[in-house]
Parts: sequence; structure tokens; C-alpha cells
Amino acid sequence: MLLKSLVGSACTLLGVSTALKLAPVEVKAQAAALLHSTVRKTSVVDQANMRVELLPALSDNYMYLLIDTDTKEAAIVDPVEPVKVVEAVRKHGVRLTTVLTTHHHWDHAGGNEKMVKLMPGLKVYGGDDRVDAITKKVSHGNNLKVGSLNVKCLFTPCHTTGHICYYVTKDDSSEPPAAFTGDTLFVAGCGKFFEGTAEQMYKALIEILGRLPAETRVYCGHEYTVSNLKFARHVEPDNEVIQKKLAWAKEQCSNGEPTIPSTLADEFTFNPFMRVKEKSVQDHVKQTDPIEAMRFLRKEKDAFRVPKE
Ligand SMILES: N[C@@H](CCC(=O)N[C@@H](CS)C(=O)NCC(=O)O)C(=O)O
Ligand SMILES: [Zn+2]
Repeated sequence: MLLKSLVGSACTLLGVSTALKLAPVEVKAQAAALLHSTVRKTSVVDQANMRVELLPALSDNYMYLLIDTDTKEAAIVDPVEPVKVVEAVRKHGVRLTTVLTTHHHWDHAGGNEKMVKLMPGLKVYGGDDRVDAITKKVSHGNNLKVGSLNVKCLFTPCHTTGHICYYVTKDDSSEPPAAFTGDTLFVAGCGKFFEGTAEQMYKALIEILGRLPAETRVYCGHEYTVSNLKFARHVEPDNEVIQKKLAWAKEQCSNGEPTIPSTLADEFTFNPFMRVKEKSVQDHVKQTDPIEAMRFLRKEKDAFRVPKE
């Protein structure tokens, strides 16, 4: 994690083949863009009351600009590249007040100091004293406001001991809520258990995130969907949902498009770590206890060599 390659992600590598079809000048521009990971396009998910701009950062991270469209107040999740955040804030003409930090790792919190220098007065939330520039440490169930949006802090220790997911709703809205899941829940995967146990990840995925409304949009910390789905296919070779989602995710990535957001309902159909109660997953791990299944899957994925196709 600390020695990330700039062009190391499955998605940016797929981008190279697209670049090679272009004229020489464009190839050069594309190659430069690749090195700066800008080949991954930004995209906006627009709902009536809540707007989320996906801002690709580093090789495969995401920052998210969360905008309350009623008040034009905004929050940024994990601003590891603060200059890009300032540009997005200006583009949307919004007032950034809040930094939501999922966990202390440098690829998530490493931009906090510069972010507050560029925009003094920001409130910086996180669940861990190791979060740079933190102004308020939050714990499970704490509620914050970003304009008229409600943000609930969900304590999900395991990847790190202070990991927080942020669950966002809008009163009287018929539109789906959003969950910013950092390195706890990925599309089709979960974070490594750097500072925690299978029991904790089970609690986080199944008992906390898994009990949010099924239609909740999942905005995670990294674009790992293609490699995660290749592992999911290894676990459940006969699961057609996984095959279809993988074909779609490869297509998205080759066009520089994100595979985010997914929904919690969808995660229960293709994410092996969310499917530890399913017979097909339990058969694969040769365990019927879902927590033991979680432990086995994480160990197996840590050693998994992702196939090219
Ligand atoms: N397997 C990762 C390697 C980087 C890594 O270890 N990432 C951390 C988050 S910064 C993680 O928890 N990855 C989950 C996983 O590999 O399943 C990748 O696909 O590039
Ligand atoms: Zn990370």
C-alpha cells in the first residue's frame, strides 16, 4: 500500500491500450495523463437533493465531493489531492466546510494538512487520533450536518482501528441515501485486516453496513472492482451475476469510467465478503460459520494472484 505504482491499477493499465490507437501527439498527452492518473474521468452522480462528484486521485483512490444542492454547502471525503478538490469546489461554486476522513492511511488522510492550508477554517472529522489535521474525533452514531444533509458516523474498525464510514441522508427525500465506505467495503470486496479481525469485519459488513437500506449507494475508497470480481469469480465460478458485473466493470475501466457507486443490494449478489452466509461461498471455504468464512476469504484473497483475464 505504501509503495503504490503510479500506473499500477487494473483500470489505468487498461487505459494504455486505448491510448495506443491515437495519433502520436495524443499518445504523448494520454501517457502524461496516465502518469497523473487523470485518464480516470471524474463523474457526477446527481440526485435531487444530493450531488456526489467522484474525483479520481493517485492511481486508484477516489475522493468524493458531497454537495447539498439546497444550501450549496459541501464536504470532501478523503482529500488526498487537495488542489483537485479546490478546482472542483470552484467549478461547482459551492462552499466547502467539512472534511470527512475515513481512516488515517496516507492515501486517504495524507492531503488533510494541505487541504486546511488551502481552505482555512475547515472542520476535519475522523475516528482516529492519527488522522492528520483532525479538529473533531467522532465515534459510532455521531451525527453531523452538511447544509441540510444528515451525516451519520459508523464505526467500522478492522482495516484500521479507527475506521469510520459516513452514511448520508436527506430528510423527506425519496431518493437513495449514500454511504462512503473508505477501505471497509469495496465494490465486490473489502479492505485488508491490517489492524483487526474477521469478527470485526463481519460486524462492519453484515451488521452495520449490511443493515442500511438496500438501495443505499456505495462510494468506496478505491477502484478495485475488476480485480475484486476476479477473486469473486474464483470463489463462486457459477455465479452469473459476477460474470456479468465483471464484463461491465472491464468495459467501464477501459473507457476511463468509474464502477462506482454500487448499491448494498447489489453487493449482496456479487461480493463474496457480503455473501458469507450463502451456501455457495460456504462450500468454497469448507466452513459453515460466516465469521470463519470471512477469515478464510480474507486470507485467501491476500495470497490471490489476480489473473490477466
Ligand atoms: N490488492 C490491492 C493492493 C493494494 C492494497 O493493499 N490496498 C488496500 C487498501 S489501501 C486494501 O485493503 N486492499 C484490499 C484488497 O487487496 O483486497 C490492489 O488491488 O491494488
Ligand atoms: Zn486505501
